[in-house]
Amino acid sequence: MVKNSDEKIYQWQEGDYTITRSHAWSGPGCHDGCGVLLYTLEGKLVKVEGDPDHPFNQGRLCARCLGAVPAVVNHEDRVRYPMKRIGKRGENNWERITWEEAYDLIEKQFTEIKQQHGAESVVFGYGTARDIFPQINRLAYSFGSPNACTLGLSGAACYLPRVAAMYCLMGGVSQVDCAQYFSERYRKNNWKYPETVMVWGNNTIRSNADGFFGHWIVDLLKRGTKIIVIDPRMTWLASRAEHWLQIRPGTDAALALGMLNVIINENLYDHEFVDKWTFGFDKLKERVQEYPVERVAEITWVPKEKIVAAARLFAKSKPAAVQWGVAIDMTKESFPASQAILSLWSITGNVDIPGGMILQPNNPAIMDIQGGWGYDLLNEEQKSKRIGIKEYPVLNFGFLTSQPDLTVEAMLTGKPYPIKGAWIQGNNALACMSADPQKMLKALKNLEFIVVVDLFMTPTAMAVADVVLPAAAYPEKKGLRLAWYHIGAINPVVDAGEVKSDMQISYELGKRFNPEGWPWQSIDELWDWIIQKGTETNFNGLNEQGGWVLPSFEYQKYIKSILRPDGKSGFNTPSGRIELFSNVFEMLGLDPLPYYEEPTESPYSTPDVYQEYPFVLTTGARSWAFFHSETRQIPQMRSLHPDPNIEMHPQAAKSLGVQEGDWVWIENRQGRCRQKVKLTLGLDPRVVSADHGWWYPEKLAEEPSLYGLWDVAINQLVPFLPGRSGFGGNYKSLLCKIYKVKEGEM
Ligand SMILES: Nc1nc2c(c(=O)[nH]1)N[C@H]1C(S)=C(S)[C@@H](COP(=O)(O)OP(=O)(O)OC[C@H]3O[C@@H](n4cnc5c(=O)[nH]c(N)nc54)[C@H](O)[C@@H]3O)O[C@H]1N2
Ligand SMILES: Nc1nc2c(c(=O)[nH]1)N[C@H]1C(S)=C(S)[C@@H](COP(=O)(O)OP(=O)(O)OC[C@H]3O[C@@H](n4cnc5c(=O)[nH]c(N)nc54)[C@H](O)[C@@H]3O)O[C@H]1N2
Ligand SMILES: [Mo]
Repeated sequence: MVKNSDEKIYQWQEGDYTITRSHAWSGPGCHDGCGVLLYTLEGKLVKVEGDPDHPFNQGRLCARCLGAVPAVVNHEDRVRYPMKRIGKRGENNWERITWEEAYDLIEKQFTEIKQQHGAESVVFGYGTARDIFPQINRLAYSFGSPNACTLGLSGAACYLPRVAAMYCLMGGVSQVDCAQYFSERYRKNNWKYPETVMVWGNNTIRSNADGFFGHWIVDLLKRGTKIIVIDPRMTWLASRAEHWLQIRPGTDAALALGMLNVIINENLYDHEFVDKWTFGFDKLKERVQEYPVERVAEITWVPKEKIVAAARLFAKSKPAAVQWGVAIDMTKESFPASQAILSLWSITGNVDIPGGMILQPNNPAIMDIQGGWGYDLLNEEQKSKRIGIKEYPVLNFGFLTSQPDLTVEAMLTGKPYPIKGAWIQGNNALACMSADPQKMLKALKNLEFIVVVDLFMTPTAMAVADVVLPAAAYPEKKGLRLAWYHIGAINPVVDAGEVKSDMQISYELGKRFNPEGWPWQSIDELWDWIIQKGTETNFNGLNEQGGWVLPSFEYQKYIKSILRPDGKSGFNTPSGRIELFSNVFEMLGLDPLPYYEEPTESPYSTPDVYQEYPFVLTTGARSWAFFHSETRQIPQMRSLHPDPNIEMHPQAAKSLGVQEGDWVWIENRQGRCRQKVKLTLGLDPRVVSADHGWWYPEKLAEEPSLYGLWDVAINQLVPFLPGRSGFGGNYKSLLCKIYKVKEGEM
């Protein structure tokens, strides 16, 4: 078939190329699932292009999808078949086995652990959102273990804190309205562009995080939206902002409370919305009096006038919205920071209106297949064993994760019960996700049996795997992109050989653990079942319609009585309103109102430490070239970013006697690593920003090298130390000292 314009087909011929529509939802890693056209020639993937007809990305793609995907699919270092470790862990000796042998071995080992210690003694660890973590949850629950989490991610400090806060305070997840629910996008006639968007701790155009396509912000800018950027680093968006608030890392809660102070005391809030739809405004008003702008300016290092100007601009714009990122989650008391920021968009009445913060619709195809999928397969006794729910009951809101810090602690101490096995899928804990990776390595080495599922060998797989299973990249598998705003088909276009999709692996192994937990006769039936939960069609039907469907969407759902299970109007919270004062937090023994606490280590909380470690350190700002620890082995990507960089102001470099390109040690009381100096005028001279996720696939694999990991792994400086709620890590608010690497040390 040859494609004519606007024809709804999913595969056609262009000269010698076969072109297939699909969705790019990992691997390699991604948060978005953009519409793509896959070009194949004689069965080989040669090119990926953005699908211009897809409403989500409208033809646009990031450098990684364009540059790295064919290279990943065809890479000679891919793990292509199941492998069993022979010899000791970390020695790099492997034997090829069949899938049947691998499943037999895994079933036997995990079942033995279950019989001796209980199913909870096997932990199921996943990496960041890809199309895989819900099926890992289901795999865990069908085995009988309640312990599934982002393995090693201290304080579950990615998205989950924000999601849990949104669930507790407003009963659902909210996002800037960029017309993403409409096939005609910005042409939709009741859509409005937001007058102002606050881009808060989020570098959207590099990260495209949490299902939000970063260039939507650029689309808005072109239509007249003003932006306020809150970021310690000058980003592309910051350079185009009405106000750039160059915040001291880790002080976001204080800034939000200061803005609330201005908006409330200057009477700039939406009285009607506050009276009708929020709960606890007077108490919030009282609390924000503790945060006068002068005090907040001292805390955040943002000049008072800028805070006031930004607060006024935001409050006087209607509609207005907030696009926030992982920086909010990555300081210890991140949870109250989320609460304070949520209060900003709530008291200004920007809730579920065109151009404001829209609430996701309740589409069961998406709502049911999320973190926690299959939780009801667990009996009450097993549910009660989830690590961390007694200490941190707020973990029952949002994703049903076990608490990662306590999960690692259990591996080390055997408390509350011993952990003996781990399933690690799409997670490179030692090189990327985990705080204190040396501690993590010790914890993992305590376990009897570990399976790693990945596309490549990684430091994690090398150090601890007993079995490695090969995962498919998206052009190699059938799958689904499940997003709030589209359900799309992932179509295989090349011969996958022995690699399998993550869903297929979970399905096949899950059936062995518990056939009732996986009642579908085939994986195709399972995909159809998921699609049919939320649409009128099935997988083939999706492709016949061009590859995707958009769910229906309505504004102001809280007025239309569709958010609450009892059918009343309002929000799905105890009071039926957005809770500025949280009944849920109060019930759980947390402060019901937002507050600010200094980072664990900072110039003000630990002045003595600051004397010796005189830089504020943030880490992990996203790169154009890499998704976390991935694609270091892809030359196209590596040429964009050849080595780990620590960014600093020239004044800082001068004080240290170092220059652009010098290797320096970055050190705190916990550990050190080395990175290369990169100068920028876009940082405060007191703040530095270091890369995360580094390892060298080209270096020696065996321990202790682990691909040169310990030289460059910044997380050796990051502690396991969550906030009071169990949410919030320290990845972006640390102290460090920096000194030049001596000759001979390299
Ligand atoms: N210092 C510091 N550390 C951080 C951060 C930071 O900002 N600073 N950010 C943190 C955050 S927010 C996160 S979410 C974590 C992410 O941490 P991880 O999720 O561990 O990071 P990745 O390197 O993306 O992915 C892990 C592995 O998944 C494999 N993979 C990719 N696609 C697939 C697939 O489809 N199936 C399977 N089975 N495997 C796949 C990759 O090859 C890779 O080895 O890192 C955290 N680490
Ligand atoms: N290319 C690429 N895309 C990715 C990823 C990737 O590794 N590479 N990772 C994915 C994942 S798992 C995630 S969670 C998202 C994260 O995506 P983002 O939320 O965009 O995360 P970052 O780039 O880590 O941080 C965003 C901005 O916060 C700033 N920042 C640092 N510390 C602070 C602070 O204390 N306060 C404030 N206000 N700002 C601060 C940084 O300078 C940076 O510009 O990206 C996803 N997309
Ligand atoms: Mo993340």
